[in-house]
Amino acid sequence: TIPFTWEDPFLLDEQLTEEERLIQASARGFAQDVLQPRVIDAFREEIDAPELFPMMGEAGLLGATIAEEFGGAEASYVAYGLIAREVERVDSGYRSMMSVQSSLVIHPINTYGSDEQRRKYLPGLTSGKLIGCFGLTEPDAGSDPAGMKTRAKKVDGGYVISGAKTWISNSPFADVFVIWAKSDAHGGAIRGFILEKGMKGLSAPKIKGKLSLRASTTGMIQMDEVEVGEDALLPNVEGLKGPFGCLNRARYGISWGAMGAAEFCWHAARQYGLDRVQFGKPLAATQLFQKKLADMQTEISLGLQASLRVGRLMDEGRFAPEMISIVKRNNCGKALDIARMARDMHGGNGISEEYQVMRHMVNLETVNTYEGAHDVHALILGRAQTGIQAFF
Ligand code: TGC
Ligand code: FAD
Repeated sequence: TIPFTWEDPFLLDEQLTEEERLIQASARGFAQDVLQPRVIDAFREEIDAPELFPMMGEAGLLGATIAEEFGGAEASYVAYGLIAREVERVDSGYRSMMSVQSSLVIHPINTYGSDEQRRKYLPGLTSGKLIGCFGLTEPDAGSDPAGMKTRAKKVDGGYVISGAKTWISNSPFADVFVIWAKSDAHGGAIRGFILEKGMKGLSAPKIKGKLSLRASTTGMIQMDEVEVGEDALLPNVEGLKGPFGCLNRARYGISWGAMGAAEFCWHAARQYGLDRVQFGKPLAATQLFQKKLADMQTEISLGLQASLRVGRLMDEGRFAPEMISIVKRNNCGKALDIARMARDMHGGNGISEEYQVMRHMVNLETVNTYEGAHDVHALILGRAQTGIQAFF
């Protein structure tokens, strides 16, 4: 036998490559040194933080998996997951900023874009000099993106795009907008377009008053007959598999990120229980408290191990989207349960911003909803094992 490492029960660290460990250490350093000191104020005051993008770029957190030629590190998907885990250990909103840029903007331009589009946008996006957003959700089309109303009408030399997207991370300060629209020139199929800040008819008002993810800026995208050239079209994908190909990556990253937030809550609850004395002994000396810690440790270690497995399969090019639905759904749901439990274990202090568990708890409400709500992933998995779709 070997001694048990309580904070890394299955020795996940040992299963990483040297390069992955280095990326993890540098993401952790950035998250703890740059993000942690600002997050309490940023969340309370709902502060926009576009200046974080070049800092994240400099730290190698943006587009880490893509080619060095475009500013990536050709890192593994496991490394990408580790970045998400370290950033979300501080706050889900900061991880959101990072994962939209990496999986939902850099990935589609890299994978579905032309050489010119790659050269034009990727270096700016990986360095964080350009900020991107991804517009799929609409006021009347959330879980059912096939119901989108945004239209691209063919005109001489390009397209005219009209419609509205809502709940879009980063949109109020974005330079680059990857949006999805039904294109009449392609038989009504969903196509991706790259729009740029300042285009006539394009606006991106901020959604204020969120009670979750307040350190991340969210907005709408309003497109009132926005004229774009032929070069705005992402040429190499058609249909819902375009946006879903991006969502696969982002959902996978979220499965790691949610575990990072859960780890923060677990460690905080453990420490609180060791320090806080009631009825003449530390809370951590009670059976109920220890059972909760054991549940947290179990769910987190299983969740991380599952995400690692999915990441390795992605790196081998042998993944199915349903695998990602399992880890996205389970890790988000379990992280939310863990954060709620940690909030309770902190007693009255648990509602104070200083202890941070309640911020994680309210953030995880969003994380459990976006990128496919918890029940929507259940339906994806139900369909995959019965052959029957139960969405409608
Ligand atoms: P369905 O018939 O299932 O599929 C239509 C076409 O898409 C293909 N496809 C996929 N391709 C790749 N990866 C996947 N995961 C795919 N899922 C489906 C499928 O093969 C088919 O292709 P083809 O060639 O046969 O046409 O489509 P459906 O309309 O029945 O879909 C139902 C459902 C529920 C699965 C889907 O619509 C869904 O996942 N809904 C959830 C929507 C969602 O996740 N929205 C996320 C918006 S972005 C966001 O939240 C960013 S937050 C980020 C942050 O701030 O961190
Ligand atoms: P709905 O689809 O209306 O769902 C409401 C409830 O009904 C959910 O519980 C859902 O599980 C349930 N439900 C839906 N359909 C079924 C069914 N068939 N059977 C049973 N139950 C069902 N989108 C983007 O495109 N880009 C972004 O950058 C982005 N960022 C976001 C940031 C934040 C802070 C938030 C809150 C959202 C963001 N979203 C983004 C949108 C997000 O993806 C959607 O909110 C999500 O997909 C759910 O859609 P909806 O809100 O319309 O809920």
